[in-house]
Amino acid sequence: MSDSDPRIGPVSRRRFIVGTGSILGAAALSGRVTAARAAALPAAAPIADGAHVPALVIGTGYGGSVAALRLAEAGVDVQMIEMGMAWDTPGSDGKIFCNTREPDYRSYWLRTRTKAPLNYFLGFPIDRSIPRYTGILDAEEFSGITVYQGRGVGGGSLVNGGMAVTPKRENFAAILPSVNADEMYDTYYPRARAGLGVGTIDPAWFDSTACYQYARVGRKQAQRSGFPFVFVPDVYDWDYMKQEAAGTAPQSALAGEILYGNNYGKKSLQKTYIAQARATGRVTVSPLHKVTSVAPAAGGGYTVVIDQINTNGDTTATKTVTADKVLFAAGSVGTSKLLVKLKATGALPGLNDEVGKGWGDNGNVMCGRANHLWDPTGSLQSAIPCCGIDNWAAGGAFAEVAPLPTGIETYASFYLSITKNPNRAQFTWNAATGQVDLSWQTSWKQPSIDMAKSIFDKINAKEGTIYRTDLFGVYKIWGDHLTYHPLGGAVLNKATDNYGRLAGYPGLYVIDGSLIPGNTSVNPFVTITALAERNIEKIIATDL
Ligand code: FAE
Repeated sequence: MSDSDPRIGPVSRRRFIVGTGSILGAAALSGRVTAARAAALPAAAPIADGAHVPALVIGTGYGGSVAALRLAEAGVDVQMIEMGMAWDTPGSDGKIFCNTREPDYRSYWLRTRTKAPLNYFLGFPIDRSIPRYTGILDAEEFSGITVYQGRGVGGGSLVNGGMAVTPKRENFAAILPSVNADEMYDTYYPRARAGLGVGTIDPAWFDSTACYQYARVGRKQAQRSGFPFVFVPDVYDWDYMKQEAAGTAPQSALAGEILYGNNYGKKSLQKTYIAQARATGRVTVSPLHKVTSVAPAAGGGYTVVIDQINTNGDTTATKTVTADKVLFAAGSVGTSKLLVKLKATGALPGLNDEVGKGWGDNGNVMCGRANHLWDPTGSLQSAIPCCGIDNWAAGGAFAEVAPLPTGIETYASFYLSITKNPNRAQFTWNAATGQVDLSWQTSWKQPSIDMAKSIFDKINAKEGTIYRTDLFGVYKIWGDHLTYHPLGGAVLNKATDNYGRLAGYPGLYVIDGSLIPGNTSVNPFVTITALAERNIEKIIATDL
């Protein structure tokens, strides 16, 4: 962290009490300090007030990184503006990122208390106080849903599980109806997978390693109930994970690192697209800079207003720059909020009425199941998921067999299901609060719960097991309050043309998850990346 901050949260070991009253154990908390990995990126030179740039990219997630790399390769100088931190400098513990088991000031975006997605254990709340800081995971709260997003150079790639899934071809027409599937499956999905460094677990190692016992339990139970079990590719370095398991490399996935960043094995965008983009010498990144306005400039191009912030979230400078082209890559929520505000407040009044519409949660819903005592899931669990249960065609659900990397035996199986939830919400400008609202309602998750039950009711019946009721509250089965996969809000071929050009404003583009109308049937980032590859190729060929 360039602005180093000594405020590290209090260290305390949490004790989890089982319902019977006996002590099950404490989370294994590693006090070990290891050498930080070499900083992935050189220090960024922030954009100067008054600058003029050929291309300005808002956000450094998947869409933004693809755009920056391909524009730079085409000879265009690019400024990437990122509201989060650079995440290139170790903290006082020698690590860039903190552990899920011991969240500290680095964990959450401008919160004084953690907001863990799975926020109870054995019926006890596990959130804790933390110092306010521009941490890596944003739990952004709307009235009916909490949307988790990565903040920093690399966007969601910093915090996600790295599951790199290409949707089944037969589902593609429902995902992006206006896009040619042949082009996507022949050209852009392969290009995206290559750029992201996607790989698959060695099945023989999967069968033998202790850290995927939980997934083998998931496989056995899925297959006994007749569900197709599938391995899921990931951007984690699988050879590195083998070294972690063998004790020959510092642990990362095997030390429970995921939600608050991964110090070693995950190939986040910092190591792939962004590293390549920077190597062109044409791409500059400005971390801790937040775009607040984009409007047509008098002499052509666009005027972009940017707040520079400190690690407390306070604005320390406001910069006004101009750009010939502006690419919105602030993520589904970030791009949608900006566009809705700019249309309503008169900066971009000509945006069409589709802006803000078509937002979905990829049907995310979580649940846990309680296994029998003779079916343990293992105290060592790799934080990187590698498999799923596919009941999409029959029941509308694809369930990721997810880890519970607490460091203790929990006898629980945990799942994040992606479901065919048909509900779509809209972002609107609230003039009274000066904020953008989202119309999603908590009750809209019911179809997702019903679809997930198509898998887990059957497994429970077959295994003679029950749902866990202690993971999301006191006697609450379903994690139905959140999404990891926001999609839509500036839908392709509706708010934009079929390549992301914003209607009415030449030189303004959308190139992130907001283009996708609410659902990808699997985890979304490969589709976001592939669509960005398709769109930027067309934009470079025709608009530059
Ligand atoms: P994103 O990656 O969110 O990047 C947007 C960037 O823009 C962020 O860095 C923001 O900080 C920045 N930004 C926003 N507003 C502004 C502004 N006004 N000015 C400057 N910067 C701004 O967008 N997907 C998978 O496919 N597989 C997984 O295993 C997976 N696991 C996940 C686990 C978690 C906990 C979470 C939160 C997400 C997960 N996802 C997963 C979802 C995936 O990370 C997400 O779909 C993509 O990151 C979205 O990519 P975008 O390029 O749309």
